[in-house]
Amino acid sequence: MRVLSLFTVVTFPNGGCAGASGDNGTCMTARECTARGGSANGYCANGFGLCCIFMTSCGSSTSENGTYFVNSGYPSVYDGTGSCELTVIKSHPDVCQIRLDFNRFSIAGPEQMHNVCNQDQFIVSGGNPVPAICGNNQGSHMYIDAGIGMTNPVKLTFVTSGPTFERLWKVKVTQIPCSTIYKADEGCLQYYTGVSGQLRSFNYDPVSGLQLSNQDYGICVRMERNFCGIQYTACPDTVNNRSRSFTISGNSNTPVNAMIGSGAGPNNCANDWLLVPCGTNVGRIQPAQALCTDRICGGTFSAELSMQASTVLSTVKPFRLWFHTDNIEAPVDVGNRGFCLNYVQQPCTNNLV
Ligand SMILES: [Ca+2]
Repeated sequence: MRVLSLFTVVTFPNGGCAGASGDNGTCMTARECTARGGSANGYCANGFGLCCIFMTSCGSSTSENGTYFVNSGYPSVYDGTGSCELTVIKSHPDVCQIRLDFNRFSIAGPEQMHNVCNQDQFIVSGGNPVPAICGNNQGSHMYIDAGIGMTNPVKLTFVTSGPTFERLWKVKVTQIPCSTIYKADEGCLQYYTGVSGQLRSFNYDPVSGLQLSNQDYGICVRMERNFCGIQYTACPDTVNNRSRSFTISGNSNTPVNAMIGSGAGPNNCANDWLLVPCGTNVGRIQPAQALCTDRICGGTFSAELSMQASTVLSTVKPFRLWFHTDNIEAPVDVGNRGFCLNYVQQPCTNNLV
């Protein structure tokens, strides 16, 4: 007869798990969770492990993958001034990117003359240059290049200043090893996967969002297998009579046509622009040598000077956009919201190469 030991040791991998609260954590023993500074939140590994959640706030450092960086007093709002910093140390030398998911992100927006984040700011330092952002960015993400090997830590800082404001943030910090297939391409502050999706500039909101100044970054869409092109269309704007879902330059309190190109003329995009590599309007009958444009700005989304919005196609690979704004808005540029675009990748069979 077999006798089962009372002291059978059950081992399980420290994989990801979903905690009872809805947050994600790492499966481990109660003892290990406590020792690493986490808090147990439900069971995992068929009840043998506990889902250990790492949540931390101002002045701390973390090397735990999947840490949540929250405001002081979270889940209550924080209405105070100061600097709240998290130091992110690599959990392993093979980590080379940090993904930030803004599960909650509401801090004071930019000033309303030039749309500069000069009260509240979210700043990333220690990695590649990342533009400072502010306002409402819930649902957005960023990828930070953390370099190869045990480099200096990346620091995430919320600076809060100015008048009273009910601030709330919860940033999920995911460490990405270089060798994984879910790593973002180089030079992409934002990286989207999937055949279709939606891209928004930071602090975009059709009602009251303001395009942020001093932005300069790449937005990448992973080329899915057997797709050779990508189409972009301004998102439906369900709150304004005239769509504000692509308002980058001009006074968007009045109708503004699409502007294109990099010249210095009134219908060019010298200061603020979204760069769509060799974009052309869909449905346009092309001459033998198809004309295409790169920079697009103004208050209408089109690859041609037009008051009529259009879907824009780009077949330049890899699929990538660049967004640039300077530090000036008024008096020429007023009330611009930035952009929200829906994208759909186009199959190679649609005569695309
Ligand atoms: Ca500007």
